[in-house]
Amino acid sequence: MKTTLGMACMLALCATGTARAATLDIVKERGVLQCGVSQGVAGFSAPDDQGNWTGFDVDFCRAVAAAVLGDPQKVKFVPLSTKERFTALQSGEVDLLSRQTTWTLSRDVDMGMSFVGVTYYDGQAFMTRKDLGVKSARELDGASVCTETGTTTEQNMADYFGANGIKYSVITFERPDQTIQAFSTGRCDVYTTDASALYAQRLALTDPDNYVVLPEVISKEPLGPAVRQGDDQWFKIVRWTLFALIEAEEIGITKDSVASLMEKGTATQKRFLGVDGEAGKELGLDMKWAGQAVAAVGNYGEMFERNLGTSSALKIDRGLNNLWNKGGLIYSPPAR
Ligand SMILES: N[C@@H](CCC(=O)N[C@@H](CS)C(=O)NCC(=O)O)C(=O)O
Repeated sequence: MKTTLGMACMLALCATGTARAATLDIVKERGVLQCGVSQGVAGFSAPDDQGNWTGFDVDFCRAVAAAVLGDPQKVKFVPLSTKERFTALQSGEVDLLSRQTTWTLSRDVDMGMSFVGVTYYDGQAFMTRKDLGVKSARELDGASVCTETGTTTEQNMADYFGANGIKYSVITFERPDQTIQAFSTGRCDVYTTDASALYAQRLALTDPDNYVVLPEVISKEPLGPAVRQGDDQWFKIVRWTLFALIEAEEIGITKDSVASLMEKGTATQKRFLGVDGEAGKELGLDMKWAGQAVAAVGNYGEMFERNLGTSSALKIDRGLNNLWNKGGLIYSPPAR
């Protein structure tokens, strides 16, 4: 019995082949979080001319750095293609993947990685030129379709078009700039990927108003951060950083109110901010970790609005990404 249990534990520890040092220790010793992001998608993760990264996925990396290292600037952003992203996590090149990645069964169980939760509930959609006069994805028979390789997109499209008896040809690319370039020069009639990415990519077109995103959403794409499998402490730190951002929105803590609420907040707010109580002590972080994350990037709603929301260039409605008590699916277990 003892032997069997020992073996099971060893296997769990060695899920990726070799035992590793704890990620928290590696990150603290390095003093920098290495975070895998996309190579440039507006609203999610894109560098400006000076190499400063901004976006929703970027902010999540910063929140984790703030929780763990007390400083949201202590992040090295590692741009990863759709193909590279999983090996970069498995090999230890990044500590965290925060990169428009859909949580699926096969990725969660076969690839040495674990999804910590959902940051954005998305779905796959289609964009076409308005002058094609297409009103529905069901009218796409004979279309040529551009998309990115190594994504959930190709399989979804094959399933959807197959089920609807639609013939199509596909051209795949490794970089989003290649895909949008091919699409804008007419190499394909349609661009398909996550709806949020289509709204982002449409901004890269010189004449965005000449394009339309069709109404059909053909898949579930719950996008979320992932960590290497087999390090429970790191998994919980990243997962609870996400929950903390969500809980902060629910209990009314914002980027600018963290400091004052530490003194004047309600009992719930003070507990969350680590002023009273010891919730989360065993995570191995400073007791103020949750407040540090929110002070860095704001709560979930602020993060969404700034990067993706109606006041941003993308103008995406909260929709499913609203809090559970406002008609959406965003929900944190109680942070106490
Ligand atoms: N959510 C899908 C698609 C993810 C994806 O990578 N989509 C493209 C859409 S533009 C992208 O983000 N590319 C960015 C890049 O390759 O840097 C998946 O996880 O497979």
